[in-house]
Amino acid sequence: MSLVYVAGQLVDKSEAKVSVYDHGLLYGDGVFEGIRVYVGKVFLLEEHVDRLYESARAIRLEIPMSPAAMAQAVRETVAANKLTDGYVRLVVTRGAGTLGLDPRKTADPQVIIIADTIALYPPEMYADGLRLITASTIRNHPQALSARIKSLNYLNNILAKIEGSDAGCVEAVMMNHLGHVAECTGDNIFLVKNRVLSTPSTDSGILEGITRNCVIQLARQAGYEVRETTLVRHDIYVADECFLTGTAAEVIPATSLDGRLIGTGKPGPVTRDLLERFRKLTRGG
Ligand code: PXG
Repeated sequence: MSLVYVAGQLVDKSEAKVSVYDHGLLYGDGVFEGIRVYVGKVFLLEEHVDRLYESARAIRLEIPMSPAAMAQAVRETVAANKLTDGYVRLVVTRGAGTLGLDPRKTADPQVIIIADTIALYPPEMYADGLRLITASTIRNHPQALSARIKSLNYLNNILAKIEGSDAGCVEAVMMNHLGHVAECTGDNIFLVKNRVLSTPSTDSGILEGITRNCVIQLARQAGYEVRETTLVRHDIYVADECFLTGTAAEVIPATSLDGRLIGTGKPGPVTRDLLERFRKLTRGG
């Protein structure tokens, strides 16, 4: 049995419903978060709740509860589902309205919390690395829609993801409107060169990943230099190592781009070190 939080209550997933007039469905008008639960604890919950409220503020959506109440609702949903390891999808829609874009004609934003399991990348990919392609679809222009908003409209990323799938890749690198490396469709990207880490800065038009920020902190604590900077595709081609970070992926090595091997074509020592440190942080030990 799976219990979903909707309209302020925990109900069985077969009963968890929103209106077909909800602007989240009609226009992708809403925001979301994906959060992990490790050994019974919601990982970096406060950071995810903060980003949810920032995304909502950026699209001028007022969430009808406080951040503290939201965090509590997440913890209660996880507990009600007796979830010790899994995934929380937190969604806030604009709510039901009339047919027409105008968000002023909606009422009652919907808060939905799903606590479930998540399909992860297969273990071989963590051991051997995954292959990447460059998507021809660029990341949303920041003056059209900031990539820092985790909105319910993910078509930009979905189109790039399809390009990846067509090429037999589970992830694809997206450039920004200036031709700089931005991120992957659902993961941030890091490079390692001479044991120095670099990752696109938020100016590159990326989602400021919570795993990204966590890994930057972990790496600095471990004594690595980390640069948040501008990267181009050339930097990936000549990097010693490349890895991706994300709530679902955690830390995963990437070993080729567009058919070219990155470094030796095998997961490198810095990536493996950080993957190990991240696993320790999340699972203990
Ligand atoms: N970039 C994009 C575009 C993302 O959507 C990340 C980077 C990594 O951010 P976090 O905060 O997770 O480290 C994301 C995250 C899903 C799903 O169900 C998607 C994400 C995270 C969790 C689940 O597709 N995207």
